[in-house]
Amino acid sequence: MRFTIAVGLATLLFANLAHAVDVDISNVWLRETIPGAENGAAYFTMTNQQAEVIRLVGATTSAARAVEVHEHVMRDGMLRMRRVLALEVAPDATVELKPGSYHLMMFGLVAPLVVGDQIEFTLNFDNGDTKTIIGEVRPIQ
Ligand SMILES: [Cu+2]
Repeated sequence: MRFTIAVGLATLLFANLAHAVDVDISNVWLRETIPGAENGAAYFTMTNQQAEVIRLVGATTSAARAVEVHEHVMRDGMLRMRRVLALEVAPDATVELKPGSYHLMMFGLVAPLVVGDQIEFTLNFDNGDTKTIIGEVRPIQ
């Protein structure tokens, strides 16, 4: 009985390790929002440290109703946002989520984003792995 449990735990641990995405996330931050704003944005730098491509497919946070990966694109001379279903990072490559480019779009903010607030996100990758990150709200310059 005890042996079975030990083997079960070892298998579980190994399975988790096998699916862990080796990614470095740094400089996580959010832009402060004006009172009454419904949406927000979060940014960070993501470096792929594994031999396979990494695909970020979504995120969740308790600070907003929904989160999507977005990018800004020029269309008909207008800067527009569109959803990115899978943000790919090649092996050894770095992708920067920043204003005017890729970002995490937060829909339905629970409260305004105030300078100094620490906001936690869970990032979801296409292989089922997740990673928790925390960012600080910075002022609109
Ligand atoms: Cu957006």
